[in-house]
Amino acid sequence: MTTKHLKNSLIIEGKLEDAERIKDQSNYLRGTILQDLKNEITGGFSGDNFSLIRFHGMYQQDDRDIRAERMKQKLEPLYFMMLRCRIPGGLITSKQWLAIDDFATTNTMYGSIRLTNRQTFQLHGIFKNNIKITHKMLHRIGLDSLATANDVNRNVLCTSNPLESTIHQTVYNLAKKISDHLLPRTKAYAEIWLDKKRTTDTVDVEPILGKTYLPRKFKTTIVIPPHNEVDLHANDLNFISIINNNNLIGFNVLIGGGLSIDHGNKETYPRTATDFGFISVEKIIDVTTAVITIQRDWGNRTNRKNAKTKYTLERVGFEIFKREIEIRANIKFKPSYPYKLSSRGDRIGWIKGTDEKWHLTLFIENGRILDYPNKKLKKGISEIAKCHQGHFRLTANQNIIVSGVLESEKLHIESLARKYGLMDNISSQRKNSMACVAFPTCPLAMAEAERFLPNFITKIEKIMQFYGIEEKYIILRVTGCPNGCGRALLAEIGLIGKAIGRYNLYIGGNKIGTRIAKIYRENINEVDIIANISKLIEYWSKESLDEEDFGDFAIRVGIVRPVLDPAKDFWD
Ligand code: SRM
Ligand code: SF4
Repeated sequence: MTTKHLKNSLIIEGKLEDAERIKDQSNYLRGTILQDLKNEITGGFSGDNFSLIRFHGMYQQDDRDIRAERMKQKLEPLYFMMLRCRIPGGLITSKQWLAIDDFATTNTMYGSIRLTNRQTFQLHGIFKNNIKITHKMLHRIGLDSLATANDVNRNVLCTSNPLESTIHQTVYNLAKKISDHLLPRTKAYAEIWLDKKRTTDTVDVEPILGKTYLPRKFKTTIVIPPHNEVDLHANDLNFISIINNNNLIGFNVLIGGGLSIDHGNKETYPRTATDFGFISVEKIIDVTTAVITIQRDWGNRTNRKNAKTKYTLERVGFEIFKREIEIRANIKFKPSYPYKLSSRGDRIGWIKGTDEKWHLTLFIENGRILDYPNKKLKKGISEIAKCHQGHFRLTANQNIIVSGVLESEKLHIESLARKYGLMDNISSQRKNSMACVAFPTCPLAMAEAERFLPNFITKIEKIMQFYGIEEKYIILRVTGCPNGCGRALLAEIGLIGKAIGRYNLYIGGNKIGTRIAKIYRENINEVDIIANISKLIEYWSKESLDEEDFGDFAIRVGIVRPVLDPAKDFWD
């Protein structure tokens, strides 16, 4: 049962976005992808298929570094696909890793494996004639890329916490269960990419997502406090594990986080997720279904810029949203349990879990796994995978954990990691910095991010050293456009791309990722950014209270005002 009397006023009337027509007419995500695949005249997909392939986990891209040159030569842009795999909780076996590693080397233009900040990886540069073999390779090793993009529930995140092994296993199983539960049921993926025959019995129904799927992307996490490396406040639906006497007793449910904005468009804003209350463990699927179907039914399908859960929640209000979850899930929220978040970074290096096994977190700058001339990172990880019996865990900080290492294997794995430059000395500042992909593959990039960050951090490291605080760090993030993939609005210092070489500078987020940063300087170049940050670091180094983090300091001394209610005060 739903709140029928309210329902009509909760649905936004008006002209639907074209994306809604595309989904509606797609025959459950099939479109004419199969026919398009055979069209050798173009390296890309045409019409609706350009958008539909995203539901299958692929984005059409081209290399922006060579776009102008190809145009000059009157050539079509060099189209290829970026494929994003689905790996709930980031858990992947050595065997799977080796297959992906080999495939990236032999069948992609860039040869890299790019770890993303949602615990999975992307392969960039897959040409049209290699798409099918990519999906078949994934299928062979028990993976797929279904529903890693577009208007569906994305890769489900879960704290990579090998320390609390038993709790982690339970939580991971739930993350996997949510992921499976929310997957599209259409057989389109299997028919198009895996050559599964459509029979007369094939009936497509989408009991949860519906024929036109969700109004916009939807993101889910399960968090084990005190770690918040999944950055829960960037997500639509979050379950905070409440642990009592080493038992998982249930979850606090937090809804409506999200970071994307449009430069200057005050109708858009970032938002931290709101606490709705506590539920027991066995209600997690019912609550998930309730929240996602509310968003399916009430989300704005007339304006994609206003379509995410954060806007639905702001529009209908907390009480109505909460009552509807209670009705649909047949639950009553209990008051939330107290919990504490204390960190967002990964613990780089070795750590022993409660199961007596060892876990080695390797820092991968920007998540880009490639063989560089001076560091053969890709080779190093594949050599580890060849002898490692346990799993790998991909983290939401774009790093990788060699997980479940026996005492007897430890020395050998460490020697491989050292040999291939995977355990070099890295400053705390570098470990706690992140960038999105941006150029050359992201079509939406306004400024560099991944290629900008490494040298930029070197400059910040020098400033920290100059003021004698090199052992400290600031959560620093760069994102190439206001879509916010690099989660810069949850950083203590965040840069958001405005144009080539120019960024807006945001400051004032906190270490644990519960406060949105505020604009400090607009549209400045790297020289001005460094000058501004240098002054702020000097101020912080001289005037901060004991152990006071940079973001908290910036708020306390009034460098920026805190963002308390982003819907109202983010743009003030
Ligand atoms: Fe993102 C679109 C990369 C995490 C908000 N994102 C894109 C695309 C696919 C560009 C496009 O639409 O054509 C980028 C591909 C670049 C490339 O060449 O690889 C892209 N996003 C990424 C990744 C790889 C960044 C990274 O360096 O790790 C992350 C992949 C995650 C994954 O595995 O699923 C990634 N994107 C995020 C996050 C952070 C998060 O989820 O924790 C956000 C902000 C949180 C949020 O959703 O509010 C994010 N990406 C967006 C948006 C804005 C969505 C919105 O609400 O308006 C777009 C644009 C869109 O969807 O229209 C976008
Ligand atoms: Fe591309 Fe913008 Fe996302 Fe960076 S933030 S990956 S530039 S869409």
